[in-house]
Amino acid sequence: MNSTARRTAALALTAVLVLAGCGKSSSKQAAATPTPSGVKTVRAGLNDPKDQNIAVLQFLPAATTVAVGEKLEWKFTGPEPHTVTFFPPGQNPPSPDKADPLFAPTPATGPYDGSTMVNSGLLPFGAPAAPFELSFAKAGAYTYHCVIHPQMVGTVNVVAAGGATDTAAAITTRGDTELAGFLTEGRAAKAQLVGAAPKQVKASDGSTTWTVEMGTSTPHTDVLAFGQLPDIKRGDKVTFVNNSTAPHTASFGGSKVPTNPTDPNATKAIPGKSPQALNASDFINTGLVPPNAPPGAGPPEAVRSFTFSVPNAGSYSYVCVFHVTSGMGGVIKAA
Ligand SMILES: [Cu+2]
Repeated sequence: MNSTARRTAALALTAVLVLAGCGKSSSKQAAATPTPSGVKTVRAGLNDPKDQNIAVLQFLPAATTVAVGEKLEWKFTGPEPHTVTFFPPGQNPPSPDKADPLFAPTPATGPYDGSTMVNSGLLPFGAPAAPFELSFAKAGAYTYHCVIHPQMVGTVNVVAAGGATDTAAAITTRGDTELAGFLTEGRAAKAQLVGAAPKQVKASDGSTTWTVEMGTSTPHTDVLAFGQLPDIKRGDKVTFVNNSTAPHTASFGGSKVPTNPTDPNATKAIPGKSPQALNASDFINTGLVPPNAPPGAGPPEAVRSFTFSVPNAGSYSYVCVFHVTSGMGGVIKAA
C-alpha cells in the first residue's frame, strides 16, 4: 500500500469509528450534513471557489456553540493560510508582522480550559492541512484569532454537557450564509480593481509612469490580484503601490523567486531599494511592500510604493511571494 492509500484507509477507518461512536441521534443528523461523520466543522477562511484571488478572511461561522467535552474542528481549505489561536486571559494577538513565532503549532494537551495558549500554527503551509481539533473542559465563551489576519476573530460558546448546541449541519448552513455575503463583497472589489484604468503620468521626455495597484481589501476579504496594466513602451516606468491592508511583493525572475514566503530574500528589496531597472534575467524584488494598515492609517504612500524603469522591450512576469498560491501575479509587456 502506498502512503496515499494507507492514509485513505486510515481516514475511512476513522470515519467508521466516529460514526459507530455517535449514538442513536447521529444517523438523522448525518443524513442532513455534508460531513458524513457529523463532525462539527468551522471553516478557517477560504478562497472563493470560483476565483482563488478572493480570500475570505473570516471564520465560517464566526460563532459556534458546543458542549463541554465535545470535539470541534477547524478546516483549512486555503490556499491563503490562517491560524486558529486561543490566547490566555490578558494576552493579545501580536501585530501580524510580528506573528512569525506563531506559525508553528502549539497543540492542546487535553480539553482546553482557556488558561494557556493553543495554536494550530499557520495552515495550509506547503501541503494540505489536517483539521485542527479541540474540545473544551468547562463552560464559557472562548475567543480565538488568526494571527496574520486581525479581522479574523471567532467565538466558541461552550455550554454544560446536555445543553443546547449547534448541530454540524447548522454550523455549515450558518457558515454558508455568512460566506455568501463576504463573496459578494470580495467579488465586487475584484471587479473594481481589475476594471479600473491605471493611473498614468506623462513625463516631458515622452515616457509614461504607470501605477499598478497591489491587491485591494474589504472588511472581510483580501483581493489577491494586481491591478490592470496595458502594454507599455520601453522607457516607461511602473510604480507598484500597496493600498490594501495586506503586505505584498512584486517579484521578478521566474524560478529564481523564492517559493517559501519565510525565505529572507522574499521580503528583501533586491538588488536594492526603489527605483530599480528591470531586466529579463535577474531575480528582482520589491521586497515586502507594507500595507495601508490599519485601514487608511498605514505609512505614507512613498513607503508603500516601488518603481521600476523598463529600459528594454520584453515581457516581465512577476508574482507576490506571499500570495502566489492564491494566483497573485502579473506581467509587464513593453514594446
Ligand atoms: Cu500578495
